[in-house]
Amino acid sequence: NKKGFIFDLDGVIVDTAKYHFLAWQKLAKGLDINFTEKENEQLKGVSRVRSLEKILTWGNKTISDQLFQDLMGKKNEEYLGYIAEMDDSEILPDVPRVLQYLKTNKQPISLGSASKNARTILERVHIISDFDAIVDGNDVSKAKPDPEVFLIAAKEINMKPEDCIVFEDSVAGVEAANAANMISIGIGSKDVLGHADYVFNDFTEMSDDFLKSLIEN
Ligand code: G16
Ligand code: MG
Repeated sequence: NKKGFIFDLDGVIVDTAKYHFLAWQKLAKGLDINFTEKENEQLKGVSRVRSLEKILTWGNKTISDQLFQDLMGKKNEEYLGYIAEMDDSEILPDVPRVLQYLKTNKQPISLGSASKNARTILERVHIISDFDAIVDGNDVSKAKPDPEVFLIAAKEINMKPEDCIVFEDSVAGVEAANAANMISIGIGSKDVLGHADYVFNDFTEMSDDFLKSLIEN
């Protein structure tokens, strides 16, 4: 039996949301916008362009296209500075166990991330070789909640959408997985991810038996 297992990156494999937050916060401060952690929650899984648009809307600011582009570049530079310091210790608990279980059972594994920095991050934490396919922000034209990223991720590992399982931490990402007709597994709080087929606080709560049942059903 074979299923396609598709992993989101930020918030599922590593916690880079804290670095996105620091970088966006610095940018917002420069624009005299007060940007909170609660607002940052709404940027999870959302593309870089869309994130900046939202921050500007919240801060009631309009800026020129030129400045918009400059700020996007600056934000990414700041973010890359944090990424450069990452190592294996930042892989979230039990992610290696789950990947190992799936590999041992010969299940195809794909990445489906909105980030344009996905490959850099996977290399930094040394798990890039665990993925049979990597689909990220460079490969899509429509951002989550559009299902495009997961549909391409499935195609790359030759799996039909209905035979795929998606691990996601964001509201938009779970919506995307559902729209793709895949099984959605929320990683995080039930309050936020109630629209997922299953929700676990983190991978330590997901047993090998549960993974086995996903493969066999
Ligand atoms: C991630 C984050 C988002 C971020 C987006 C784009 O998505 O959750 O907060 O805005 O990528 O990232 P970048 O600026 O690196 O291209 P995911 O889908 O991995 O959770
Ligand atoms: Mg995410």
